[in-house]
Amino acid sequence: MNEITVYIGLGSNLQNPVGQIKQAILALSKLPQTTLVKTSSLYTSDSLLAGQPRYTNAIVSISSQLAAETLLDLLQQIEHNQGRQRTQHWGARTLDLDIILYGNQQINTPRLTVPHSQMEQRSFVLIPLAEIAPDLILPNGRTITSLLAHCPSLNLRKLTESATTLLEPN
Ligand code: ROI
Repeated sequence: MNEITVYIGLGSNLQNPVGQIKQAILALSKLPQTTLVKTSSLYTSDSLLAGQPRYTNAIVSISSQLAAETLLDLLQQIEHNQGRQRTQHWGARTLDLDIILYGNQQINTPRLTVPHSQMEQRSFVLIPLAEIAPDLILPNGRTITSLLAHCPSLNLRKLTESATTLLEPN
């Protein structure tokens, strides 16, 4: 079967965000037909929306045989299991899981836009992505470093070392 490298963005700004991200990475490591490859450090940053709590974000890469929309279903299940309530668009949330890149594919369906439509403007996506895939080139030919030059910083700070250690019991 075809293995595709997929980058997933994780974000939380409610109910112990670090714990939410840690629990989500554990859930991602258990996805069927999938191996967790790399996990970035955790980062905190201001919300793009004024008045919201700061977010904790990370990026993981997986190698998966799952079709993009099947993967999306499973990500939404994980969000749901961790108490995500879809009330308002861009509302504060316990957990947000986004497919950032699915191999080199461009996907445009009613449910899914890949590469993620706003990744190029988001330091909280690009910086952790650069940490685990510094040489990545997007399907449109751009590099992460070229995009970062134009991103608002959102006071992004690294919270921890690589989140892989988060998978180990302590
Ligand atoms: N801001 C940050 N810093 N991180 C996020 O994950 C995030 N997610 C959102 C909005 C409200 C756009 N702002 C964010 O959905």
